[in-house]
Amino acid sequence: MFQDQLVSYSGVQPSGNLTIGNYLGAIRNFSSYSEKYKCFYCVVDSHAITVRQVPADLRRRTYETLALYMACGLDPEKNTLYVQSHVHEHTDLAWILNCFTMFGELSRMTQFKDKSAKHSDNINAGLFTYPVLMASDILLYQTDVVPVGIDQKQHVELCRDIANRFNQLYPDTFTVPEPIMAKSGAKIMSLAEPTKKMSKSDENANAVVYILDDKDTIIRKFKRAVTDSDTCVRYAEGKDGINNLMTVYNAFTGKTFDEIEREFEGKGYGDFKMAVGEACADALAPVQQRFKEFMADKAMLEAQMKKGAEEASYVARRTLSKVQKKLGFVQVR
Ligand code: AQP
Repeated sequence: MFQDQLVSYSGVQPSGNLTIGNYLGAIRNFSSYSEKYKCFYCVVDSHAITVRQVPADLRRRTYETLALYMACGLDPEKNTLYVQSHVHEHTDLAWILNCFTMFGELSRMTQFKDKSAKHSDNINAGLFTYPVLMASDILLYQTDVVPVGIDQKQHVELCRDIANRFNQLYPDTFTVPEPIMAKSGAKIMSLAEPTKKMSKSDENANAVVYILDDKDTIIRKFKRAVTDSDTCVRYAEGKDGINNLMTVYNAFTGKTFDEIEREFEGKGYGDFKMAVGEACADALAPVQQRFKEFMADKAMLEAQMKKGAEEASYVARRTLSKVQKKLGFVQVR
């Protein structure tokens, strides 16, 4: 709660080109909270360096992620949009919360297990304590709701445990947040391996549809999507590829699975894949157009980053100071 208003908080890592998973599971839903909630949406660049990044790419993607937030309908006058490393309270509070998080809890995080398997040459401490920094992001703003995809639910649950633990020792410090998942599109799977989540850092570009892919590329990728030897478009166990395409189609068109099955009765997978590709490309076209316009004005993006960081710092400072006082840190100001 912030000045009698409920708070929504979320973030996206500029760790790769953003995918339709990031769009459907997270960003597209952010703007729906702007009326009822005080919203903070962050470009979480400090999280991104838990995996090695090329500095020029990280810099470019930080601008791009902010531009995409705006292109997806986030008005910077109604939402606080900012970059994580511009507000040092995130890492200050993360250290404190590290001392309230158990080794065993972090060891159980699925994303840590997945990422350490994928980056076995760089299993750094930041990768391990990533969820603590995420808890800090959320708790600094006294957040009520966290709109995320299913893959991040476990981290928000850990954040709740950390907040409850801290509140038990030092009452009334943090609001305990709830994760909120989109009704459709909360987990979009890889087009090449439909039992695996679609990820922006996937090395196989054909497994992933990026928000900024052009129409031909989008259609080509859906045409190549792995399906099965059946020919009937229906949602069923064992049909992971088709289930995923139906989920994407449902998320872009609002059609239910029953309606989709009826629409493609007697038609093959080819027609269905084409329709999914077209629905996706048509929905993304206006986002891509607005993105281009925002990216052409770097000065405007930098001004927004600055304004967002000032707004976020104001709130973050208050929570950090409250926490420091409760812990017994001496404050001389
Ligand atoms: N496939 C997905 N389906 C639905 N939602 C998804 N999200 C990510 N992938 C999917 C949601 O997007 C938001 C931002 O994600 P993130 O940048 O914080 O990192 P992530 O969850 O690790 O996403 P990626 O794309 O898999 O990134 P990399 O490859 O860098 O690890 C979150 O709300 C997430 O749930």
